[in-house]
Amino acid sequence: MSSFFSLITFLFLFSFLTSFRASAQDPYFLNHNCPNSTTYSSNSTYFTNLKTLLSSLSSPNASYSTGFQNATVGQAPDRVTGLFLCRGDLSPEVCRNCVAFSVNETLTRCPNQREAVFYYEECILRYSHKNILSTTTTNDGEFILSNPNNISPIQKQINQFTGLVSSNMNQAAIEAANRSRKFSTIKTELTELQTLYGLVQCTPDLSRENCMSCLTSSINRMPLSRIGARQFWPSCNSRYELYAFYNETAIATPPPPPPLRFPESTPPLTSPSLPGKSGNSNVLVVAIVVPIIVAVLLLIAGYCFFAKRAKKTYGTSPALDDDKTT
Ligand SMILES: *[C@@H]1O[C@H](CO)[C@@H](O)[C@H](O)[C@H]1NC(C)=O
Ligand SMILES: *[C@@H]1O[C@H](CO)[C@@H](O)[C@H](O)[C@H]1NC(C)=O
Ligand SMILES: *[C@@H]1O[C@H](CO)[C@@H](O)[C@H](O)[C@H]1NC(C)=O
Ligand SMILES: *[C@@H]1O[C@H](CO)[C@@H](O)[C@H](O)[C@H]1NC(C)=O
Ligand SMILES: *[C@@H]1O[C@H](CO)[C@@H](O)[C@H](O)[C@H]1NC(C)=O
Ligand SMILES: *[C@@H]1O[C@H](CO)[C@@H](O)[C@H](O)[C@H]1NC(C)=O
Ligand SMILES: CC(=O)N[C@H]1CO[C@H](CO)[C@@H](O)[C@@H]1O
Repeated sequence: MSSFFSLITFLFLFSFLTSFRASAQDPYFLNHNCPNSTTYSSNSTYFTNLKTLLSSLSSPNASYSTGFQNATVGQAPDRVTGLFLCRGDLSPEVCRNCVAFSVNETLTRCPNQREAVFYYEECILRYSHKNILSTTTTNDGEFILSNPNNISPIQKQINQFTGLVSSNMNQAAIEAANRSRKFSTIKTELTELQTLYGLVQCTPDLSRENCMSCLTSSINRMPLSRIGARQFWPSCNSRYELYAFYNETAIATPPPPPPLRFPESTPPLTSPSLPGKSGNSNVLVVAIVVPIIVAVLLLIAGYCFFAKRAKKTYGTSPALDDDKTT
């Protein structure tokens, strides 16, 4: 009996820890850009369309497993087009969490702006009154972040560090442009102690040629004299570091397995008003815990039943013996 209760205690602790861990990590905000030259009023059709668009992009059945989705709501001049792009190495759960989080922050970060782009470590969210699909945007919304440390004397010993970074990144760009997901990483050992990690990504609505030229410009605009840097445009982004900043395990398995916990076409199990993955891990926990509890209860019931029967048999046997003797 005591082991039964410790099992139950363990299972409840496990379920608490799982749901805590699932909701603990917030996406990391990097930057946003929303020119205030074009605005809408809060009772306009544009605002209604924008809200529909945002809820569609963050709906539980959005394509988090491919990491990209576009949507268009309404008719010109009130038409809103938007998209999200998740970093290619991230799981559907992390992607969904980031999109839900960024959608939630849009109207406080950019109230009344008709077009905006939000850069997070894990995803990019974008919307506009213009048709932003299948066109490259590299004239605004640029964001550059560089590791504050200059190349150290050790890296200076590496022959033409910047040249190596540039050629590796351009190699990754060729691969990314040629893939349907428009994403690629590269890992090169510069010395025994220094490994270069690079990542490039375009929004997959771009053609091979547009993606290639966007990434080439992006790499050219990165400060290559640092030990790490990244450059973002709404259409493409690139980054290099001397440490593994992306999930190498996820890259090692190129075609991601079909998402089991994120049905693409069936209605969600969890309430759509609770984005994030805690709902799904709770469903999983329930799916594990409930059968175990039922099995344990059945065992106890079975034990009680047979114990009772055994006792009954033992209690009646002397009477039978008595009958025999008399
Ligand atoms: C746009 O923003 C700038 C600086 O944030 C401000 O000076 C300007 O007045 C704003 N324009 C409008 C139309 O709100
Ligand atoms: C929107 O609200 C403003 C006042 O806040 C009002 O003047 C305008 O008529 C409203 N527009 C619509 C379409 O309801
Ligand atoms: C999600 O499902 C709802 C209906 O269940 C549908 O109206 C909506 O278009 C779907 N969204 C996506 C992005 O597939
Ligand atoms: C959305 O924002 C509200 C208030 O800022 C917050 O309570 C809620 O948890 C947020 N939801 C998500 C999914 O981040
Ligand atoms: C691009 O992919 C095609 C197949 O999809 C392949 O034939 C071609 O060699 C690739 N080109 C490069 C430059 O990798
Ligand atoms: C990296 O990816 C693998 C495979 O998708 C996954 O099992 C693992 O949890 C990921 N690691 C991190 C730190 O996200
Ligand atoms: C340009 C582009 O990728 N358009 C896609 C937007 O999303 C719809 C589905 O929601 C696709 O059919 C389009 O191809």
